[in-house]
Amino acid sequence: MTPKQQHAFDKSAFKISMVQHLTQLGHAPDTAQLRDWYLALGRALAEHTTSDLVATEHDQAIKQAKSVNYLSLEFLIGRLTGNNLISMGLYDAIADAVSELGLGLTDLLEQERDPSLGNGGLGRLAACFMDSLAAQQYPAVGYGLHYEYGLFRQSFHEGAQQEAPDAWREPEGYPWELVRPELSQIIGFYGHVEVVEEAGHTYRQWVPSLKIQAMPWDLPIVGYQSNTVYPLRLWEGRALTPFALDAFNAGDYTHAQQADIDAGNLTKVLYPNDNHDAGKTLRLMQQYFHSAASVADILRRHLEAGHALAALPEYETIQLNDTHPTIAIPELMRVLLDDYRLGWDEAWSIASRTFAYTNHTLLPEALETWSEALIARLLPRHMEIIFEINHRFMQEVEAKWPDDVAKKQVLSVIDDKGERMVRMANLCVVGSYAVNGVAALHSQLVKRDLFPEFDALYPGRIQNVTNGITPRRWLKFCNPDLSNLISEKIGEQWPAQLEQLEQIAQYADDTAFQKIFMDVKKRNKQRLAGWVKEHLDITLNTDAIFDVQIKRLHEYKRQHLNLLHVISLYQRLLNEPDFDMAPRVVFFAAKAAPGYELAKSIIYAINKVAETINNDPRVGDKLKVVFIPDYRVSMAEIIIPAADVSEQISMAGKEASGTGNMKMALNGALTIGTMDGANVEIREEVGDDNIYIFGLDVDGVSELRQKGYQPEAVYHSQPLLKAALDSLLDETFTPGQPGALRPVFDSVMGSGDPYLCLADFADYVRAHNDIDRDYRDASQWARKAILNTALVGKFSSDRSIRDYVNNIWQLEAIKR
Ligand code: Z2T
Repeated sequence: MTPKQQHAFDKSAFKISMVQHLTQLGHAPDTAQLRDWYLALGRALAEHTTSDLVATEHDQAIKQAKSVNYLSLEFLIGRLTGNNLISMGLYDAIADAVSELGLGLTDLLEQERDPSLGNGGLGRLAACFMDSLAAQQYPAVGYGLHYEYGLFRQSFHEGAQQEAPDAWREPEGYPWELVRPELSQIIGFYGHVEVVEEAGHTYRQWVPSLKIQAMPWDLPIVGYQSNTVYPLRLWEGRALTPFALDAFNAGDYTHAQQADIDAGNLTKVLYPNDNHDAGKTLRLMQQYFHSAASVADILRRHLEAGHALAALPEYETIQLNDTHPTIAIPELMRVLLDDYRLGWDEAWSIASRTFAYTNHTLLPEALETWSEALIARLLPRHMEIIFEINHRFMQEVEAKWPDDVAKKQVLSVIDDKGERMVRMANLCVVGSYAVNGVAALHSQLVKRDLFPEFDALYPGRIQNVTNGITPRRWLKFCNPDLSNLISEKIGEQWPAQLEQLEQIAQYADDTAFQKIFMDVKKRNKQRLAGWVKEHLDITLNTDAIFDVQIKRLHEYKRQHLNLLHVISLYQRLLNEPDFDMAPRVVFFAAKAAPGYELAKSIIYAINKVAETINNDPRVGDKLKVVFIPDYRVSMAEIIIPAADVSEQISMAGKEASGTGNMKMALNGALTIGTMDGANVEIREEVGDDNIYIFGLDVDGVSELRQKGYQPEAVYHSQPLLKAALDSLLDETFTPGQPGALRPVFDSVMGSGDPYLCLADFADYVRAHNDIDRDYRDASQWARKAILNTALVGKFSSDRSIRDYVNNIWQLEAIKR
């Protein structure tokens, strides 16, 4: 244990505490199951984090300092026990303690279900940011929703995705969470707006007809090697009890509009869409519920600390994780205008200096709009406020560009072509003091393509903060062997100072170090191969290139381009007598949104191709294809340390940042990628020789579109590609079912190949050939892998958070 160790650890007391918790759970030490012991461990540890959480909450210095409130509909935190042990500096001590109880710590940690309260990158980013806020002691509260069911669990039936509910807290509850009934709120919906006269002024007052209780559950975000613990506060929707109803106007309940929802259903399930807006009423209700409860809690903290309402922007900033919590802007305005009776200008000055907005995508289908009619029905007062915000904003636009109708049309918060819709991103830009994209290229495109008029109107408002990942979970915890090797060479500070990894670069050409580094990689590959053998009964060659694409299934991410490459390797192995290649295992892991047909077809196709190749005796162990089901944080923790090659192959301009790219590079994988998202910056850091860039860049994509793109012409001119595509139509991969993979064929042929898979195919194959050649030179490959680990320190989420702090939030660390 380091001298920084804050938690004096008493082993025998801890063992007694674990047994006490076990007893309280109704079990005896001699008959308890592993799962019972895991729960006892979690509860025993949570005693400590809870007292640190409460102590942090009552810290006077923090109350007098500025805090960030991170509002997100998703926090994909992953398992907490192992990570919290690392942060508490107790990992080895607890491993020792539980071994004296006859238990293995890693076995216990395996018992924990992942809290999968997010879809993918956006939710995981929120979790990494909370970790980095706590590690650096920047005062913060995370606000999210306490979904009863997280992202669905995925399985395959004859190759097709099946979804099952994810009851992550069942049956005993989650050991790390703390319910805070004293902080609950009541949230209204529907109803009407009344005009009240008082002392010669008229005020407006919303009278909701449905009220739902917001019950907060706190999860502890434990600062690395500190006793700072911030809450991740998750709101659960509950029907009001008759008692509470009495206090909040019971008479209305029977008139409540129950058409869309039963209160108990509000936070039942996370919407499973990544980068797609489905526009469901219940989702808007979740968004408002989350925003209103969070705004109320922020104001409560602010006022209880003794600060003036007008000083809100000096003490609190509210970061909106994409547009999902946008309704918090009109909600704060409503509270300031109608409850505190401030004038419009004062209220707007407070609100517009409090909010900041992060944009995570340019994909048009992901940009949220809500129909004016729906908002007016569900949140009538908010619709009035949105109209007023827009009315005043349009006057500002008129002043800047007189008589320019076109400018007003693109900038307006209201889209009135067709059914009138509220553009949530426009509302965010108008109501925020800062807007940011999530990688340098993405932020440029936000300015150039998405919001050029806003950028002209408000120069400097749109900024960049490149995403990052927490090195505690994504290296120290998930890759202990590499972590120990690094610590032996450069000491133990790197998890908090990731730029220090640069010192590893001096060993890149050291053959002894190369060997140890690649031995670590080999052990991680063996661990993954063991998992695959046990769960999928596929035997893998751990000398093979482990080629990995792990991310949500989306057409723009182009898993089907990867698949076409796999098919072409298979066909060359069968058809070209002179063809030689290093053995390869191509890994996929991805969930498709349940309503996303093409994504499901691509999963099915990958599974069918995998089944054929893996069972073809002519292939031997030269090529295997593994689709790991139910991709989740705990699975990523096994796959990422084992990756040799990281597939980051989205069409240029479409992936805002990517964060898996950072995780795999940090763990010594080489990227094959397009000039998209953060790949561009990874290349800048690691250098051209240590990354495989291919395909059209953003300009190349627009030039090709300009020229007129014809996928059929590419198909006819490239025999390798044509053969791969044709095999999707015959029975090669679906015996007895010709045409079963046609949807994938059609997506690139009939439908015009919207993401230019065929245009990029040849260069993709070229880049993979380069990988094949370089991998065979073990020393060269080791050098490149080491340099990746050494040179990606920039992508620590600690740096991202410092960028937010310095360029946007303007707040100070409070060291406890
Ligand atoms: C999401 O995961 C991302 C963007 C979204 O836009 C929605 C979701 Cl659920 C609304 C991802 C981006 O696709 C990815 O490039 C980025 O790295 C990640 O957010 C975090 O910024």
